[in-house]
Amino acid sequence: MTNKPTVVTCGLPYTNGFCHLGHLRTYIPGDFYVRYLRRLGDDIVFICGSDNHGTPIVVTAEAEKTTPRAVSETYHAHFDNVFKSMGIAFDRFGMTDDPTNHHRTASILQTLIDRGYVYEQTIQQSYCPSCKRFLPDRYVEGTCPYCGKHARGDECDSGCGRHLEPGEILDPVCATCGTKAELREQKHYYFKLSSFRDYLLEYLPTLGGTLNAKNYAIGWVENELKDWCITRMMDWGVKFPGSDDLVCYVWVDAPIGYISFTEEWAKATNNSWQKYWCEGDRVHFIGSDIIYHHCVFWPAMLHGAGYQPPSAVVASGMVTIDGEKFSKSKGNVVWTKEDYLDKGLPADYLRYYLLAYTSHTRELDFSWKEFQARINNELVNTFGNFANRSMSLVKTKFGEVPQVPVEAEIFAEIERSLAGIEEAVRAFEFKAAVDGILLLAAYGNGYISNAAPWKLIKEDPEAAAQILKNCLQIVKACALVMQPVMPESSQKLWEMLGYTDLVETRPISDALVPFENTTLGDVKPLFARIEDKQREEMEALLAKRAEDSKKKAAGKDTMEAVIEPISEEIITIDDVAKLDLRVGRVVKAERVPKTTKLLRLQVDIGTEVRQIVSGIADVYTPEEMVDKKIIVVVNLKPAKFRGEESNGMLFAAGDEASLLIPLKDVPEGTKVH
Ligand code: B3M
Ligand code: ZN
Repeated sequence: MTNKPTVVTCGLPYTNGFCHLGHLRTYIPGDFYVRYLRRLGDDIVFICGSDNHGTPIVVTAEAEKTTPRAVSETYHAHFDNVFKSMGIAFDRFGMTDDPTNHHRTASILQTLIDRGYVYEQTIQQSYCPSCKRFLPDRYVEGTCPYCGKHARGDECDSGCGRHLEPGEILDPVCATCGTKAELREQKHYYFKLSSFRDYLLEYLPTLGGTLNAKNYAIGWVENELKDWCITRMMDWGVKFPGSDDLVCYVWVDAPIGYISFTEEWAKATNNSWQKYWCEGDRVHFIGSDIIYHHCVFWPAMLHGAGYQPPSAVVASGMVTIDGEKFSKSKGNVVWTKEDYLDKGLPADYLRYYLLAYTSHTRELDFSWKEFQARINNELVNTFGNFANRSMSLVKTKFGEVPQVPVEAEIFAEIERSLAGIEEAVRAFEFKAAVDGILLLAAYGNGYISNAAPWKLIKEDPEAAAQILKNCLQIVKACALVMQPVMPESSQKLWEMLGYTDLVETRPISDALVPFENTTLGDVKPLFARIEDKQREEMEALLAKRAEDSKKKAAGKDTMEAVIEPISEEIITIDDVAKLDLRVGRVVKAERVPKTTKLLRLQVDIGTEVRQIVSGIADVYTPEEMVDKKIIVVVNLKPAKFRGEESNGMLFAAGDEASLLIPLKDVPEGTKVH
């Protein structure tokens, strides 16, 4: 046991997508770690929450025609529920958009400003002349200046994975409309990260956790350390102190959420959050793609503002599925709720699989075949079989628990196991810890098979009783140490052993307290096999999803080929010249009442404002149309739609009514040749 109060956090999921296996790869080990250490007597608070800010959530809200807050609340509730169903038990699961985090972020920023760690700078920022807006983060796409691969906004997501500063991306285009971005000046605030180089070089070698995190961060700091632009020009986010039009970058207020959620927990439970953040230990569980943010930026910010830096950063390896890269767009994904929990599969099986599969920092390749094999061989055949054989024999052959003391060699074996497991847990070697637990069950299984008490019972019932009592001690120890891996199954096992309290309230060291019950509870098989039929169904679902995504993608590529054949009527250049096409700007747009498809647009065509009625209301909202520059036929005979006069026509392509717009900004009335 360590008496240092420890706050353990897990990376905050963004609220614009559902929980999948990639998330669980980080959260389940985090939960296991907390559960195990608590049972060793450590003082731990387990904190997480959802990350509500940043451009992707605004983009989702725009697409869903709702607010970023509403989007966040929906996905926040989803994560909260799924985590609970998976037995991931945070003490607090907060939201970064809640007031506590707005306040804590403002306070930390103010301290950094007061201490001279923030400066103002005018930078060249991407601007879309067509959408008429600046393009922060995910609003812009282009080429990564470091590796040359395609990059999105603030991160090179298909290449080297680096964080990109505003203005760094090469050949920027607007992610919304595809227009080539211009560079325009904008005033921003920078955090003097470069001035923390010496501090970080001294601090990082002392950082605990997994080596992948520490080594990556040291390499980064040794190479380069650029100052960080910590503001964005948008509405959604935490207002930057003293500025009306800037919010802080999402990676500023997101990790501060760890502190804010601890504050919220402390307030609700009458505890002190400072005990953890100004003293004690801080352990962050994250995915290995966000090491830089947690090991470079975050400690510098904390140090600058007078808080203690992380004590340990534990970075999990990525997940692949059937050997292929995890990809939501390619359908190569396992959703926690839809594909697992809703199919009636027990949370404990997936918890066990994710922990036992491979070492925490390595890549984890998920397959339903391997999942089935692990559950059937290890949980059903080894663990479950041993527990069931031991308890069933006691019940059927003796009725009561034999009243003989457990032999010393059994306690010695348990003691060795406990020491090995604890060492592994504290070293963040979760696979080794779970292997240690399974080895104890395997030891029991081997012991009962060799001693064969079912044979002995007739000739030497006392010897049989001794063996079975020893076995019950091992089953008890297994139930106690397995609880942090499989909380539900362990509780069931605990009750089969005749206990009526909660196993989670028992210290791990109870494994060395002699088995004291005189009668057992109801003994039933602890685990059920995963049958081939079920595995095949899961595989088929995964394959179908990949197939559907492929079809969808192919459909997009071959769109031109499947639409109408080219007209056989040949026209001359004179026919084309008859069309007077102009650039117009929509100045006003409203729905035509009692229709679902029609928009009434007032379009400035340079010389006048025309009313044009167009059947695009199911694709565009009136707000979206205002200020759009479009191409209009201006010499078309006026017509009436639903009683509304339409004096002109606009151009749009396909079922999605993709508007034809001029690529470069040109004045209203410009002729199209
Ligand atoms: N919201 C998710 C990610 O990049 C991001 C984590 C924030 S942790 C402070 O994995
Ligand atoms: Zn790159």
